[in-house]
Amino acid sequence: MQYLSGYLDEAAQQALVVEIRALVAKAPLFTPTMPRWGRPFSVRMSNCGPLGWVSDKSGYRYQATHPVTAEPWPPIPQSLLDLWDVTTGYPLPPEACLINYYHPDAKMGLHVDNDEEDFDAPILSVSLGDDARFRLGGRERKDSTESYILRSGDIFILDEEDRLAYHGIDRIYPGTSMLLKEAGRINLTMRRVTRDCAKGR
Ligand SMILES: O=C(O)CCC(=O)C(=O)O
Ligand SMILES: [Mn+2]
Repeated sequence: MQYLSGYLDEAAQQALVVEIRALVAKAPLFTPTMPRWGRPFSVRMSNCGPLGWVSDKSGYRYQATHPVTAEPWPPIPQSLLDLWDVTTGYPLPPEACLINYYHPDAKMGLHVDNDEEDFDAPILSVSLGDDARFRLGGRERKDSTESYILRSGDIFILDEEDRLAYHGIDRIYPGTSMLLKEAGRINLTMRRVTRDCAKGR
């Protein structure tokens, strides 16, 4: 992994929040539900990019349209495509940018991001707003974990041996950032979804 603490300065964070507000005006936050049981997530989500990650009773998947409005997701802003290029150096652009919105009491249980076809591509995560306790483990759920406090402007990249590592958000620390109008945290998670056919895999 690569933990780029304080990577985005205040101005860059504010500019991103303006872009995210425009994105969620077009593709409103929705409440995903757990496969099978249909229990709602505490995190609300939206996406931008050709593909977006969704979860409902039928399962986890990527799809090209918003689950409520049925509209295509808005494009990934150029600033985020540039951030991907500069920080990951991966030769192909991300296809999905998940927008996670955490209320102060929201969390995300330990999980692996494995709904993608391309595990060679890293996952790039951007934190905005209140601090969060991020937990990173190993390839097995029972592996030991380490915790990191992710602050507004931090970038976290899951790559190489950590690409398929368990991770989650244990808690949000409300009132630790003044970036957003309200308490809470935004996380952007950029992923490559499909395989590059040119690589012949
Ligand atoms: O909020 C975070 O920092 C992590 C989000 C995450 O792991 C995910 O959306 O898959
Ligand atoms: Mn994840």
